[in-house]
Amino acid sequence: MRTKKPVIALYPSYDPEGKRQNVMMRYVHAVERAGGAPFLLPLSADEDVIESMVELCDGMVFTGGDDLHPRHYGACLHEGCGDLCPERDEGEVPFARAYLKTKKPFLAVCRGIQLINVMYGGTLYQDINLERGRGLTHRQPPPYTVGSHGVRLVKDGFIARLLGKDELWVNSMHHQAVKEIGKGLSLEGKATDGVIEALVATDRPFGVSVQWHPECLVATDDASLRLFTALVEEAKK
Ligand SMILES: [Mn+2]
Repeated sequence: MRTKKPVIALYPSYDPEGKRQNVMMRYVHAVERAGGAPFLLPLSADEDVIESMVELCDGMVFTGGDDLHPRHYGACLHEGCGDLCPERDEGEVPFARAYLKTKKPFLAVCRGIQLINVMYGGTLYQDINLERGRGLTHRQPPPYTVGSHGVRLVKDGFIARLLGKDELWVNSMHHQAVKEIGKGLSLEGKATDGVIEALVATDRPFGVSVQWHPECLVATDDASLRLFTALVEEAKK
């Protein structure tokens, strides 16, 4: 007998040259592996479309991608800011606002943790090395299926309890990071140089944000897969 799988929506990136939206297949595969039905959202800024999409989702993965425009956290564009994607911001910011009004679960990855932090009123470093000083290398060369730095999880925090460990070895492909943590988010983990790498939203049963890319590690790392299976389990409820 076939069992109905919870719908786990993936927010797409946008390629302005080809005028195409796209999602890395590794997100699709991670959701499948975790027992969810991956579902690609349209990059739409239409409020009614957004509301309909929010209703359709049982759970959500806010995916990686270009830098969020600093105006969304009340900052001016600095020289260190990377590639922007106004088309994506235009759809994803109102989508996230609408989604977060529900208590539905989410997993946010890389740009995702930055977006979530901003949606809860936090701010970002537009470039870690320029604004915070050089620490660990947070932009590792490929392959991304291996880790490159440690993360210390907050002892007895939500993620530490979920994964049953206090330390993780993670990959790292970012040059921005959370600066001031938004209200309603709890600090869950930092890289060994102090860069914030994990947050949890305290207003819902499952709202996990990580700066690394667990979708690249699910085949070999139980902790990475666990983040996705926990999202899917919560989305079933
Ligand atoms: Mn990192």
